[in-house]
Amino acid sequence: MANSESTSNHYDCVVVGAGFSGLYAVYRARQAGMRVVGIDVATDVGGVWFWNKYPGARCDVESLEYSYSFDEGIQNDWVWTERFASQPELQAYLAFVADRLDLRRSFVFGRRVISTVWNSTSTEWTVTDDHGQTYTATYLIMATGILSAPKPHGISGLEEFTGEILHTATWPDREIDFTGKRVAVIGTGSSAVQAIPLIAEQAQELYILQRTPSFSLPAQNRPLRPDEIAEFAQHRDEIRARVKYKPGGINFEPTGKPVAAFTDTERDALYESVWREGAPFKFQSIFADLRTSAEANATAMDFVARKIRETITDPVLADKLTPTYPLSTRRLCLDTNYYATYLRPNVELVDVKERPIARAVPEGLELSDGTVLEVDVIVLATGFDAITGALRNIHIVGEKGRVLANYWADAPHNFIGLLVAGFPNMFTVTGPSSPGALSNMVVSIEQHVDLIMLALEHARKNSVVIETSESAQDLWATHGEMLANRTLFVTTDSWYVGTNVPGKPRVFLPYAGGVGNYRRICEGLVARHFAGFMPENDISLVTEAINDVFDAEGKSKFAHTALPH
Ligand code: FAD
Ligand code: N01
Repeated sequence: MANSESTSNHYDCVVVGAGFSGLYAVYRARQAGMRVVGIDVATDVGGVWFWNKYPGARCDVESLEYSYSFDEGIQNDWVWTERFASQPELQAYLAFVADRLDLRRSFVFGRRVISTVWNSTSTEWTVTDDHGQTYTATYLIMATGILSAPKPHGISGLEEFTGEILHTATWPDREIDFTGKRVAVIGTGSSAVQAIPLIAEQAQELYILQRTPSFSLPAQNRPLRPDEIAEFAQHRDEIRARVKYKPGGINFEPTGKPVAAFTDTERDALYESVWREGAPFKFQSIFADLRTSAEANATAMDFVARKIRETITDPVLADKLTPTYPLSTRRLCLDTNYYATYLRPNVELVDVKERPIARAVPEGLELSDGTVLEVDVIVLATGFDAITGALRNIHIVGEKGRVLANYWADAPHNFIGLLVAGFPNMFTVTGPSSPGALSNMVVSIEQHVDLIMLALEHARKNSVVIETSESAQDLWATHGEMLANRTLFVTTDSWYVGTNVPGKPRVFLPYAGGVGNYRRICEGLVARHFAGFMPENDISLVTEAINDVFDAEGKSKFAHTALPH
């Protein structure tokens, strides 16, 4: 075993995952004096930045902010080179953190956790990996990621294809040269939008198989200047403190006003300024009602449609590339030369809504009209079974034999994205109904792990088991639904609502109340003796904590922060 600390396989805490969440959880558990082991199927740290090595992969939250805030030394000594760091730089950053904090000695790599079973007599979890190794622990932290389980592609006959098949989320750790190759990219979400321009530069022919177009903003990525880095360092503590209470965990002051408060010229000037800046989070939240009013949203949709037409002068192609769903109800993409790539002679958009992929054949992909696209490489950029997929893939058995995958068959019942009734002492970092997916994830991850550690301290000091109740879950679900139903998110098919995976229940998976409001509610729960964290808790205290932050109509009592940026 890689974990040099282990003399037996009993731990205070098992952490599954070695991305941003798992690394921080292992660090904090160790700091709290626990015997902890982390397990990841990857062969090293990094999480999504270990797996997503496709060309062009980079973050869409600025590097300076998409980074840990908990350690002064790490912040001082790591220097970002680009506005939006690339995958190699992000992976190197997480390796740097692991080295600095000597975290690897607490991890076992290359092992997939296949089951975790709660024993109510010994009050401990037994975790089993795919090598048959077992680990027992009092506490279980699932840091398995919201975008770590590639979804089934659903393309029949792929095993018949004689060329190479690549998936953006399991990209090989070697140079892939597309020179002289005929390539098909399936999908036009964030991953494809980043990969397509670079693949197009090499490929002899590139077919882009689009079912649903994406809204994409130019990243305006560039090297960071030393003065920008110094400026951030100077105000860092203040910025880090401020973003904790921002809706999306981003350092940005929106107008706070509805679109209608501006003239058309003023409105477009504001869109133009964030478009030029390359700032997707700002673009989708600059006006207060972009995510709640279809009419307001239409102004943003129209602005981007005009931008697409500036590049794509062929009206038929421009139409195909222009989404018809409200902007940002699917993840807004960030690109470098995405739309311009369609002007290249070696690139062809194939509308697979019009002519769906019928099957893969040995020489390529056959469409519903019988056309065969003959290719050497198929790139699956088909996305993830998001938020619940990685958890449901593990056989998690709680009290009285309750199986998580079954318990979540109709909806992912849980409390504040962190706790599930019937699964004592188990925590899900950025689980369903957490604001994580709509935020700067690192801000959310640090908050979740800090809260878990507070709960563990409380549990250990008072010899109590942490376990939420179904009534706390129901309250949280009702509150979450009320907020979500005020937004346009629920009107669009996407991974946010689970519809990208056939058979998955349609439920809005993230929490729409924003990072700051969520944090305030969590603080209220902690102040009320961890209300909702123990089954015998007085449930009215959970209501109180929510009511401190939101009024009866679901409006935040804290300025214009009801919905995420
Ligand atoms: P992950 O990084 O997904 O790590 C989870 C780990 O758990 C993985 O290493 C996985 O191998 C492991 N694991 C899962 N199941 C098992 C199992 N059964 N056994 C063992 N190991 C297991 N968010 C942003 O805020 N800004 C961005 O710019 C951004 N860019 C992104 C770009 C891409 C390409 C993707 C896919 C996601 C992006 N995200 C972004 C979201 C991203 O999920 C988070 O930012 C963050 O990296 C999540 O960290 P995590 O540790 O929670 O999960
Ligand atoms: O996945 P997606 P992704 N036949 O689900 C299509 C984060 N991320 O990997 O929508 C044909 O967005 C599917 O079409 P449709 C970010 O949070 C961030 O790109 O189902 N097409 C869609 O076009 C993002 O949201 C960055 O009609 C099929 C595409 O595949 C999340 O990860 C970069 C198909 C999947 O798009 C997921 O992004 C990368 C089929 N059978 C990722 N199946 C940053 O920039 C699926 N599709 C930070």
